[in-house]
Amino acid sequence: MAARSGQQAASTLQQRAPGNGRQRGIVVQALGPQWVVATGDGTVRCVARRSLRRALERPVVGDLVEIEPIGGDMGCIVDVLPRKNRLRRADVHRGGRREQVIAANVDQLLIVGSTTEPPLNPGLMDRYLVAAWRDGIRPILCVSKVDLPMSARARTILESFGGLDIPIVRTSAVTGAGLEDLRVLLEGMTTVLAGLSGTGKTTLVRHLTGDHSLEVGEISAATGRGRHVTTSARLLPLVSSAGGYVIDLPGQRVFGLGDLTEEDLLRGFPDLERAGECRLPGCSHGSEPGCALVAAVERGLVPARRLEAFRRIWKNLEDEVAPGTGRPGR
Ligand SMILES: Nc1nc2c(ncn2[C@@H]2O[C@H](COP(=O)(O)OP(=O)(O)O)[C@@H](O)[C@H]2O)c(=O)[nH]1
Ligand SMILES: [Mg+2]
Ligand SMILES: [Zn+2]
Repeated sequence: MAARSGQQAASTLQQRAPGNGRQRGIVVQALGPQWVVATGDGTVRCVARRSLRRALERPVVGDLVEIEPIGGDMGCIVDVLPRKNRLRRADVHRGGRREQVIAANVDQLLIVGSTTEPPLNPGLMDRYLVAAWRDGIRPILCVSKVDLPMSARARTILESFGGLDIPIVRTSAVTGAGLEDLRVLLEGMTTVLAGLSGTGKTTLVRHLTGDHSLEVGEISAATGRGRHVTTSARLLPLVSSAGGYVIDLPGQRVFGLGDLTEEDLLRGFPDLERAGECRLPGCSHGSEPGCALVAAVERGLVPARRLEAFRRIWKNLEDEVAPGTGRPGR
């Protein structure tokens, strides 16, 4: 599989010969201190030049890089080409905030939530939407495991995303439903799959890439949760004449957004953003008079869950930015 992914990945690179023994490639896997880079000749395991090891500059999957051979079949990443965009997360870590780039040069974020096993986590989906729009990535919702019965709760949650003007695709790896629709949405694009462990992301990736060496997890009967089987992000070529890639991520229970302005956050809630201006500056969208967001909910234009989610994320950002001390400098 490594060689195939290498050839296909490299065939879409503009093969400029950088000279001086350098080769251009795409990062297909990040393994902590090492990276797997696909070039025209296959895949090379690489280390990175010291200047490329800082948190936000470290190579990530999807990065176009230049590598130099360092012997023993190993390479060294000596340059990361300018990124078109990147998907970021920021999580509280030992009392501080750690910002991480997850993937680079991403067109789409496929937000996967299963009908059941594990149950839908709408809060996580809201956050992925915010991150996608913030980072210039087109979000798509994927409701997976539609062969399983859907609870009334799940149905209501899914309806709450109805006013967003984004594609929503319903898939089952068991019956094959929706897989062709999904393939069409992903063709020619680089798409990151995100969602809880166990929602069926790797199973979808296996269908889309034909790569059956990828490990799929069992759902724990005791907890109803998925196991974390996918341990590092992987970039794989789609089986498609139009090309394109998917990036399979390890499952995530939390997804920190870091420091956002209220405008940034509202962009992740276009249904609320459309509601217009509140009467009072600094409106907390609670009980103030003339709140446009509350009015939109009262008129049935926006589901109440979305406003609650917006308020909850805004409140939690305080803790993410500076745990326990409130939000500084705003
Ligand atoms: N019923 C059903 N089970 C699925 C479907 N897709 C995946 N699964 C199962 O869900 C479990 C987790 O799948 P996996 O792809 O590893 O999820 P990931 O953690 O999101 O990568 C496995 O037992 C899969 O066989 C589906 O469409 N329907
Ligand atoms: Mg997986
Ligand atoms: Zn308001």
